[in-house]
Amino acid sequence: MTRGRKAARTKPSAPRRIVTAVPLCDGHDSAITTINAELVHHGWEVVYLGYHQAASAIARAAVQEDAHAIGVSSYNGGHVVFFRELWAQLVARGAEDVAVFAGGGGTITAADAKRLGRSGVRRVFFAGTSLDEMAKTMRDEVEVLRRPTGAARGDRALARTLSALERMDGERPPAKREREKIRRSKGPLTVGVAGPGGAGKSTLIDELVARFLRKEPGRRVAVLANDPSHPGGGALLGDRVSAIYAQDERVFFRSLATRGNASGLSRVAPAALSAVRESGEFDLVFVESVGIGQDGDPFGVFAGPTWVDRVLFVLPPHYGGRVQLEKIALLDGADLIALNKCDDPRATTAKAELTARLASSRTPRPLFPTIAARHEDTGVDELYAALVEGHEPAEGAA
Ligand code: B12
Ligand SMILES: Nc1nc2c(ncn2[C@@H]2O[C@H](COP(=O)(O)OP(=O)(O)OP(=O)(O)O)[C@@H](O)[C@H]2O)c(=O)[nH]1
Ligand SMILES: [Mg+2]
Repeated sequence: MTRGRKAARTKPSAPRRIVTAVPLCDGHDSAITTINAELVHHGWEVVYLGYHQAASAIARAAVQEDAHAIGVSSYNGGHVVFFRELWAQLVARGAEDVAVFAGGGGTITAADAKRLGRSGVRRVFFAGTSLDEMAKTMRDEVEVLRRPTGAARGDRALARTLSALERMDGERPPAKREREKIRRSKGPLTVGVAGPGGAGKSTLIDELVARFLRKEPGRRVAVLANDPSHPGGGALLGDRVSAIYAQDERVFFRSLATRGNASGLSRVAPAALSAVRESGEFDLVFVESVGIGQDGDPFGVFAGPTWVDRVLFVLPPHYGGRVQLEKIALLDGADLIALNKCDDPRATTAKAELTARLASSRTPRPLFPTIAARHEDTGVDELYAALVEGHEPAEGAA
């Protein structure tokens, strides 16, 4: 065990990170939604996985997200077995330093709570404890955690490197130099994905990941998913909710909070991308921006040569009208444009308006109509083919 009051404390300026979820065969997500909001309010970065989550998926996420804690809301009655398995998964991954917290009002008894304590659960919360008190107790428990400082391997090592970059924010070499470095180096195909909030960026990335996993056996893919920090420092990092295929061992998925950066990405996104590329582990990397507005340009398309190989812009059918389309800068700068949610009745008009808009652009490009919410969508197949077309495999790739 690597815990104790004498342990080295994490730098106070770095927000605490927690992975939250509801277990397999359990759809009771209303309590965890409340807990998520409270933790964000208390300055935590909350990586929410959603409901129906396997113990292995939660443990993997905790490692890749370099989380200080895991919070699980359990109502299905299987908590004793589930938390034992979660702890076994954490131990197998060398992640016993992650604090596990649980709750589940009507189902976890006081006797069970004692048993859970023997399965690595640090605290079970019941109704009666105020939300404020829960958040404070969890923070206090995490404050005394000894974060491992020794050598790590695999995803854990990469996850810690990314956290170190986040902690160094402000002391790092300028992002400009990182971007230059990426542009000069040969490496995996890197795709920047931008678009308005809720357009389906994460869902679409997940479907593209699924195609990569099928077509490139044995190869790995990484996703760096950016989400906005709240003014108080907390953040709800929710891109993993849409990432079903990220549960595959060949996927490395890391959520990055913007921590006050207004460009649509975390300030450390270029450095994080460098680290992911330099690991030599991946053949394809997606960088998802936060939901952007009409003048958004997270990947520097208009500021000079962009630091990703391709920029994919994702738009939903409810963008407004033709005038709004004229205003969206990235429709002129992105390499590929997807109109997602084509199952929406507004998609027919949107397709016609967008096709006309792209044809009249100085750099005419085709439109890729997609339905990311549908598995095996042929529009996503065509988008994937266009995305990877013409890219030389990374050095050392089979
Ligand atoms: C609301 C509810 C539902 C809603 C869920 C809505 C949603 N999206 O979450 C609906 C109606 C959909 C529902 C459906 C079902 N439910 Co229901 N449901 C409940 C109910 C009434 C309340 C649960 C709840 O949300 N409480 C509100 C929270 C905020 O309060 P709390 O649980 O006390 O939690 C506190 C602490 O524990 C803590 N906490 C909780 N989680 C966490 C996590 C962390 C990290 C932390 C720090 C703290 C923390 O914070 C809370 C605030 O104080 C419970 C009965 C009960 N009294 O618990 C049954 C209950 C859980 N449901 C039950 C059942 C059987 C079902 C169904 C199977 C019914 C059916 N046959 O269809 C389905 C299954 C749905 C599914 N897909 O899983 C059973 C479970 C029995 C069991 N496990 O043996 C219960 C216990 C009711 C019963 N007595 O039979 N349910
Ligand atoms: N009907 C429909 N819904 C979709 C489609 N693609 C995604 N969605 C849903 O749209 C919602 C938002 O999807 P996300 O993938 O999280 O969107 P996003 O652009 O990543 O959102 P942010 O990261 O918050 O900006 C989710 O409920 C998805 O299930 C689609 O093709 N059709
Ligand atoms: Mg997203």
